[in-house]
Amino acid sequence: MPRLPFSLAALTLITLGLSACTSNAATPEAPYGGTRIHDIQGATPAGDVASPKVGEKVEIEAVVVGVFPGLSGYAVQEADSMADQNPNTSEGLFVYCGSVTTCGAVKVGDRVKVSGTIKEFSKGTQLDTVTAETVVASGLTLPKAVTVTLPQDGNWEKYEGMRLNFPQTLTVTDNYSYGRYGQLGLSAGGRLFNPTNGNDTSTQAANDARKIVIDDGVSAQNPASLPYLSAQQTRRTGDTVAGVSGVWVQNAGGYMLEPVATPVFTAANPRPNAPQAVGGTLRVAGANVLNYFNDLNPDYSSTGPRGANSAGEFERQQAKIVAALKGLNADILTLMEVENNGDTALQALVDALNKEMGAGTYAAVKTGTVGSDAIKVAIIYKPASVTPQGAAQIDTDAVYSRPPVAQTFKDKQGGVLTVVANHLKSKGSCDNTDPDLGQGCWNLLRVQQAGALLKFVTQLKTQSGDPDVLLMGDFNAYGDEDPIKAITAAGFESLNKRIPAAERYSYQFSGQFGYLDHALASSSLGAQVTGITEWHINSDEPTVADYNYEYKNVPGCVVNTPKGNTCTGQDLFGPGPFRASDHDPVLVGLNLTK
Ligand SMILES: [Ca+2]
Ligand SMILES: [Ca+2]
Ligand SMILES: [Ca+2]
Repeated sequence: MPRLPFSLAALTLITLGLSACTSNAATPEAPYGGTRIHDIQGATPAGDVASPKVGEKVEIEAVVVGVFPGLSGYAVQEADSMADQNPNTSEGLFVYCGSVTTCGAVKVGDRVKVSGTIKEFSKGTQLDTVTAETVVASGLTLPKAVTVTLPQDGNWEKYEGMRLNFPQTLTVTDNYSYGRYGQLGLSAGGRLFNPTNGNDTSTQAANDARKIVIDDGVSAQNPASLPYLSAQQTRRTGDTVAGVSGVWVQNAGGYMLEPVATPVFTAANPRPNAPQAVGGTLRVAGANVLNYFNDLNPDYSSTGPRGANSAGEFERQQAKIVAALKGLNADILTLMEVENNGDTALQALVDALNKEMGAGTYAAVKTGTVGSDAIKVAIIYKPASVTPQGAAQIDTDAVYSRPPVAQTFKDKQGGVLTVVANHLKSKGSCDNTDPDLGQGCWNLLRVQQAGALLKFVTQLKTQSGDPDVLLMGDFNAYGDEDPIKAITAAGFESLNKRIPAAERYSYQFSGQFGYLDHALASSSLGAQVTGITEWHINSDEPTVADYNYEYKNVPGCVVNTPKGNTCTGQDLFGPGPFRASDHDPVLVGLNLTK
């Protein structure tokens, strides 16, 4: 070796040293110093427990496995050589940088020494108040990810902060919080059905074990740019995602995966532009119009009119509803959640529909105000297809929350049919007289309302002189619940059950699907039914796609009206039928023979 200047010799040694290191990857790394993460997390075989070292100042030395500027921090995990052999201790920890500007200059694969204080935040253990952060080495192979196959036993705490890998293809089953938090619920084995819907034999516990949540790596609410959007500018439930992997974190929303690689979604459940064919010569539909109020509520008062808060919102709401009703193209339409202000709102909707479909296409069955609730059910029809026989009938039994409205029609073939629009008591707001015993609040009341409805039906058959009765509407009861059983036990056929189980739903709640929206046919009518479908324009869509301005970056949104409104979120509104309501409409085809 020729004599070299000192500095160059030193450089050569450094180069040799580096290449020796790189070519001997199997050589054990120098031991990692500091406090071990599994000792910080503690052993937690089952439920959530706080770190035994809360409040202690510690130094850790571990490998960066995820960097999340949107969460103001990063995740580290023990090198495999430093992990204990206890499956009940987590080897991962979140480093929360917050406003500490000397924290967070790290990359995935860095070996870091970090000093700070152990803290619990929303039940997640984190290294907080960081006082020192040193990158010791870079480009390391990451600690192994734990592979989790669903269903899982619910003991997620032992993975808190760690890399997890879910190899299964999962289905989007929950997009309720998508617009607000950038989160999606995913399930193994297809979407989840409410256990009382009758689609399968699942239990609540079995459903829970099949579900995880993925986040977008952003804790701020109403993000300006939503993750995971489809080409149709939505992300529908029923879409699928190939194996997801990332860091398992715990926050106010529970345990969730923060992906470190962009998940690959498939639009397995694209928007259906038209309802499936139902055949027949007469179409009857039921549609919820999401509080269609032509009285506005500009000050967002809780006791004021429901529905749109401004003329701009109303225009968007009406455009969606008209698109949905036009798409149904029913001869008879039963409507739920129309403002109960005489026939004013109902006529406004008919006028809007006729403006789109042609003058005189639809006419309202005028009932005036029905009962005392803020909303009512209503019926509209195509005069060119059917002729009302006699006056509309309203059942005045005091048991109803919203009285049912009935109308008998004769069609062009001379067939006679009585249609009843229904909206039974909702499942929310329990009191202890009729609590939630597995079928929602007010189940006993709904059973009583179903009983009254059966008496009303007897009366209607006598008046019309025809046994054909079709009960439509929102019964606020899933397919296998008591109010529906009471009606089918009296001889009605649940037409919804003709729909294949995988497609039999109209409503999403807590990431589970079911049908609250029914079509129940009297025994004489069943043989005259040619088909039924639930048009999945609403329940599969994220709420953020609806007409509302709140929280969206859209002209017309007013910051802090209502209180806390940010007007930052992405607006997914389009004038088409999608997310016209929270319930899917139901469409029945008939060929009346008498
Ligand atoms: Ca925890
Ligand atoms: Ca988020
Ligand atoms: Ca609004």
